[in-house]
Amino acid sequence: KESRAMMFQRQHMDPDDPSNNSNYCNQMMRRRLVTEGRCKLLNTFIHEPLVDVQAICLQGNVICKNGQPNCHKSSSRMKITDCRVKSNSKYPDCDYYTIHKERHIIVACEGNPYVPVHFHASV
Ligand code: PAX
Repeated sequence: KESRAMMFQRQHMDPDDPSNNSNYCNQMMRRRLVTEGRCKLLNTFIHEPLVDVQAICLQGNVICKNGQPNCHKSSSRMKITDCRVKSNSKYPDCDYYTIHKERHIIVACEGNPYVPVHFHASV
């Protein structure tokens, strides 16, 4: 069975540089099986080495929106791509905007080793 840590990597990690292809999100959301069952409204891919994203779990501890204490904010800004669903897209034809940003990101971490399991926000 896929662990939460593996699911985070599948849905949120893309260490390659941001693509200048406006179809990036349509391709990646499908290829990484993020659109199984529904068109996920917003999903972020992170273009940084996995070790640098895992290291966020040792960086600034913040309270998550749901009150849990296991959120961490990256000390540096990271290259990300937000995939936001277009309002006219109808499952199973999920159609996404591809939006590149450089932001601090907040992830929730769990387990031993203590690794990212949930993408919380970019700020
Ligand atoms: P998830 O299902 O929210 O979390 P995601 O991050 O890919 O998936 P299961 O076994 O499925 O229950 N977990 C936590 N979740 C929330 N808060 C804390 N503190 C926490 N600690 C552990 C994956 C697993 O992490 C567990 C949680 O129980 C899950 O395990 O975001 C909705 C989705 O949109 C993405 C992030 C979420 O997907 P929302 O609205 O609930 O915050 N998303 C959101 C994104 O990719 N980019 C963005 O900018 C935003 C805002």
